[in-house]
Amino acid sequence: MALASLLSYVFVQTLGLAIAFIAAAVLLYLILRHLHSRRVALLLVAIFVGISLFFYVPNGLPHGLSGSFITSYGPAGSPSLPFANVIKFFSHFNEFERVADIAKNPNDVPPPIARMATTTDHFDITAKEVIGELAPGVYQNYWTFGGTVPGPFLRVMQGDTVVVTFHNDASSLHPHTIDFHAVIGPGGGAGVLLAKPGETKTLTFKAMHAGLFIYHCANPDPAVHMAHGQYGMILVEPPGGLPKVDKEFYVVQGEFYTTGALGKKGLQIFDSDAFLEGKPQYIVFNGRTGALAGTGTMEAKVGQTVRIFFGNAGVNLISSFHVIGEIFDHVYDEGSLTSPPLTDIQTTLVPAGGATVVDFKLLEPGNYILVDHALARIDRGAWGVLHVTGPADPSIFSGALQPMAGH
Ligand SMILES: [Cu+2]
Repeated sequence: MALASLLSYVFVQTLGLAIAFIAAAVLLYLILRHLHSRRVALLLVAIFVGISLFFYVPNGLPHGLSGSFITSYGPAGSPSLPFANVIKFFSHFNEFERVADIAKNPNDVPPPIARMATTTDHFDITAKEVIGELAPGVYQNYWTFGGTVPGPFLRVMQGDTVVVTFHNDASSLHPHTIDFHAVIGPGGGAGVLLAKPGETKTLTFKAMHAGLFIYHCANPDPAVHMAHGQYGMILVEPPGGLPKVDKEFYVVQGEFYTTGALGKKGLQIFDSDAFLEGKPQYIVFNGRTGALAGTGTMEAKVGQTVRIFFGNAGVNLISSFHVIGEIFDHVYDEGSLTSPPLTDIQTTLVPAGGATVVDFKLLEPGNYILVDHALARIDRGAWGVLHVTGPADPSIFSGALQPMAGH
């Protein structure tokens, strides 16, 4: 992550070009002044400026820069980042940790709970603002729990007492906190855990309901913090747990709002206009494009049963979760583990701030693609691949597989 490539978008694309453009105008004036009267020179410079702005503004200036002047009506004021924090961000630019891979490994799921008696679970979570790669060459200032998106998968049993020690790293520019959807109490704990940079806070709660729950930052504008990657999930297992499966995966969908168009390289600026309109540039599984695409990331074998803990952090869109070439044997609709699961489901709706649990037995080898079946979103990054190896069964599926072709 070279400094020059990180800053290319912000400075070259916006401020750098603006400065070069003003310098060119001044230089042009000085040259023209030798050849013409002051009036004619100024007129020619004005024409140059007009033509240049006509081409530069639509192509060069991030439209979201206007977001600094947005009026809005949320309890926390404007979704724009305070200008002082933008200045602080660049003055502390080198102190932010560069994360080589922001994506949470989808295999990073704690084992099922074997006990039947309740206990006290302790979790340490640190909020950290880092710089990571959202797409190849596209960098994002992520606000995280523990340096990955999503944050850690927490697993407890219904009736357990949960003690969360929450630390906001001293390098943070913003206060952070956690609202656990598994908590009953004001703010889901957000008012208790609210920590300024460098502070540590503790919340104790009892996991009253079984289910799969989202947790997310909630201060001062929850949605802005979530649109920077600050979310994760907590599974509250009913006593006795879930039916046994061979593999469990952890996947969370999230949106990123950048002023640069899709694929524009360099460090991106948060686009509060697009955020309010609900038009993300990137829609991804586990924090970045391609996070679940690599060989070895999601692997399983024919004959195994897999379970996916799937959450939708939003902040604006509803997800239509589907696995291409599979049918979910069971869907624990809306993450409810105490209702009987739905059976034989193709696509399941996951609301913003909601979750689902699906499982299916693998019958055929091949690549199975996880998508949000609002399928244009795969072009924004919302897909992953489950690689399945093992013997084929021609009685279930046969025919010659061809490589994917373009248009
Ligand atoms: Cu936060």
